[in-house]
Amino acid sequence: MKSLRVMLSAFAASVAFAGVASACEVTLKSSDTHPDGYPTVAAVQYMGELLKESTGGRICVEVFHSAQLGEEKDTIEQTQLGVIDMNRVSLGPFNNLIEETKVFSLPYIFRSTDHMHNVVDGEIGEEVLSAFQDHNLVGLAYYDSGSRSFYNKQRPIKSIADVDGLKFRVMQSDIFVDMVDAIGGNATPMPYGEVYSSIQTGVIDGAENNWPSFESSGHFEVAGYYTLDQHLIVPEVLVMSKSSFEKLSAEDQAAVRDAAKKSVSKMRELWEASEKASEEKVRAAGVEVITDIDKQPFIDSMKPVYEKHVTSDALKNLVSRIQAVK
Ligand code: GTR
Repeated sequence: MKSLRVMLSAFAASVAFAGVASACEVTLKSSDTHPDGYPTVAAVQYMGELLKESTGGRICVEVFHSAQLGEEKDTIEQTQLGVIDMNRVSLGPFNNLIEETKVFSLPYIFRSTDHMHNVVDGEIGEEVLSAFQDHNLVGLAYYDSGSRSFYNKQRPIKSIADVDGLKFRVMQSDIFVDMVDAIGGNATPMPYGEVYSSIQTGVIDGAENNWPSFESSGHFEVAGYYTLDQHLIVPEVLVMSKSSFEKLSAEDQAAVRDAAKKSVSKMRELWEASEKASEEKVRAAGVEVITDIDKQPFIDSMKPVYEKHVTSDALKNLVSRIQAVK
């Protein structure tokens, strides 16, 4: 009797599941490097709920978290090819591909998170998003990523002199290699998923990231010094494959754009809470957090990075417009 009940309920569950699954005419496959529960993953899941609602259940989103579909650089290529429909990535790995994205990846370009919001929420943000079009991608929305700071396992960095010779992993973008170079460190671009073991085995001394990534990746377990120099405020971006986008009707394309934009405020709420929780966890684990740092010498050292990367009139113009935003 008991086994019949179990069988019946399993059957009912499978019917219910099939019902839900078949209701979605299109399921957009979305990639994220972060684990389930991370604010970017939750934001795209939320975007999917909004989209499902506004399309009467026809379009669904399935988020493949924890780099199940691969590391960011590879998943970007797959998204351009239409193998992956949507992708939530940092803007950094786009730098070598889409010129315009460089401006948001320049060290200390944003004075604060508010400044970054005012830029990405305005016309400059839209301009940079529209640049994705020429690369088989559709830029949908920006998400928060706090500010990135250096961590390492050798010593506390209290000034630029302490960086000397340290090996840091950076995201795969030339700007970040030059950024580390400019303060006397050695940069190694590598995928996010390789950082933990590379620090552990001494291939590198450390890396740089925001509180939630530093914590959720476990990097704080192997790199015990975190210096809040806050050299980058690089936004995250939610993009869609142009070929997947073009398969949708104009009305559904508008619904996708709308759901993505609407998920931004939710993401910002989740982000703030997650930053606090991660900071508490990292501090409780005994990581030495260096907060009393004079950022001005770091800011001044970045001049060569700007000189090398902001060369065209178009980029110079974008940079001065960003700086003029309040
Ligand atoms: C995180 C970001 C990821 C990834 C990672 C990295 O802050 O959310 O998309 O870019 O940094 O350093 O590779």
